[in-house]
Amino acid sequence: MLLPALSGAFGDDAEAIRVGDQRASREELLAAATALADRIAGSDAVAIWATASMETVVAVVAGLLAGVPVVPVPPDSGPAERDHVLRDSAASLLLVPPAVEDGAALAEVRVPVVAVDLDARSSSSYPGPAPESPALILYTSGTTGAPKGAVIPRQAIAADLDALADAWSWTPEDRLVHGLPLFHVHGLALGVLGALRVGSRLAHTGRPTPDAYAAAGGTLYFGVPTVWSRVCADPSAARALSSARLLVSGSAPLPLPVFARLAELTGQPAVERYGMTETLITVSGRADGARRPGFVGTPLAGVETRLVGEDGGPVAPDGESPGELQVRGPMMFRGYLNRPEADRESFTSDGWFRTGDIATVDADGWHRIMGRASIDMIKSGGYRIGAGEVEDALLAHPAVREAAVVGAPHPDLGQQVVAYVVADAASEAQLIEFVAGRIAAHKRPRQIHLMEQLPRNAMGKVQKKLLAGG
Ligand code: MLC
Ligand code: AMP
Repeated sequence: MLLPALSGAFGDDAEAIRVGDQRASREELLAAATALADRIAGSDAVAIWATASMETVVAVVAGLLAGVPVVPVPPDSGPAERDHVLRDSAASLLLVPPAVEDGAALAEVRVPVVAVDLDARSSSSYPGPAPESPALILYTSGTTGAPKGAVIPRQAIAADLDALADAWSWTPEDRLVHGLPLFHVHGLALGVLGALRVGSRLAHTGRPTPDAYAAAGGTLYFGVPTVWSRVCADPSAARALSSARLLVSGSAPLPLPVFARLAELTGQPAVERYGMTETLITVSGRADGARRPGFVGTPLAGVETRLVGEDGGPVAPDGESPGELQVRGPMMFRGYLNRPEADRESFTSDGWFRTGDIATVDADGWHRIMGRASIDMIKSGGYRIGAGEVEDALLAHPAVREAAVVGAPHPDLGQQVVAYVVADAASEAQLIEFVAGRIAAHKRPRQIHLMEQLPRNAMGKVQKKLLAGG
């Protein structure tokens, strides 16, 4: 069973699940999700307009109950990204909170839209779907092109959550707090399904603001580094977290000064963990183990890792020599939807997943992530953003002739999306707005530099390393 906490065996309380101001007991969540499962059972896949809401939680649980793969759509997606996800996933329905049912964002959607009803109730029962069957299809950016759907099987989620519960001593006694988006691994797979598998309470703060984290009174907190950096900038909010049992950071590198300041203000150093959409979380520090700033921990139970050099040969785990990190384990995805070629490129012939991250590993197995192998993969505020997708969005503007996008170092976001553009008569603000209106607004460039021409080498290839951030 993927979500044993919904079986009733964990007892119940009226506030087991909170999302913003919405509350539900596990029994209410199960009954509402079962009613929706009755409606979607038999579908090949359903999409969810994944706002930070109880409706999203109910819709995801409904898909899991009915054995229907769930495709979360970022609610700030513009039409181009939204239509791509709906078309590529072949979702037969788009589930939405009633508040957005008639909104402008959904005006052009071509699949039937169904509002999630939190008051519906059903007690139907469903046979447990096969462990290897797909649970989630999570769209994620590559270096080029539109996002690809990573197919995540039920057993991968179960294996990952069990390994994390072990590493973090996560139990039903915990109250998990976070305010992360519900369309990615961090906020959804760990932050919602984790609580429903472990049986801990969950308080989602709506947005991950320092004040909301301080007020939530959790024992276990999740955040991306940008969230922790903002918490540190608000010392009284940070001090309120000193009663928590464990603060966990992931999705992007936690800067050393943020690690140190957070430890100083809260009295406890954060545990870091590392993962990807495709692999879920594979490496982590332990609640009962050492905390080493700059390191993301050791492999979780069942995970194997290795480093590979540019020549394809093994790299020694000597704590100094960098290599591409490759992983395998029970939490791997099943492949990209409709993308056999991308699958072939992502896995080695002997079955290891190529993460595209450069790492070192020391003699004790502690991993340090040095950065991405490709300059075209950007992490901004914990969001993974492919330079190619943003360049394509810019090039769709009639005035834009050339575009090059890079991730420039940024004190709050880690990296910020910066575009270098050759364009006829278009302002920076117009182009930012144009991109934010086509693809997810969080992928928009925060800065655009208008240029006479882009720096190119003798082959005509844009030299991104000469642009900021390279
Ligand atoms: C801004 N907005 C616009 C806009 N400009 N909307 C339309 N048009 C425009 N021009 C909207 C945004 O949609 C958003 O809406 C709001 O304004 C603010 O957006 P933002 O600028 O992106 O917010 P910011 O403050 O910069 O966000 C910081 C942040 C966020 C940390 C809160 O980046 C975040 O939530 N990051 C978490 C990412 C994450 O979970 N990654 C995990 C990936 S899984 P609205 O509606 O939101 O207010 C993974 C695996 C692993 O990596 O290891 O975990
Ligand atoms: P995503 O697919 O959005 O989950 O992004 C995965 C990428 O996030 C990884 O390939 C890493 O580059 C990065 N990442 C995740 N966690 C960490 C971490 N703790 N430290 C550094 N990078 C991280």
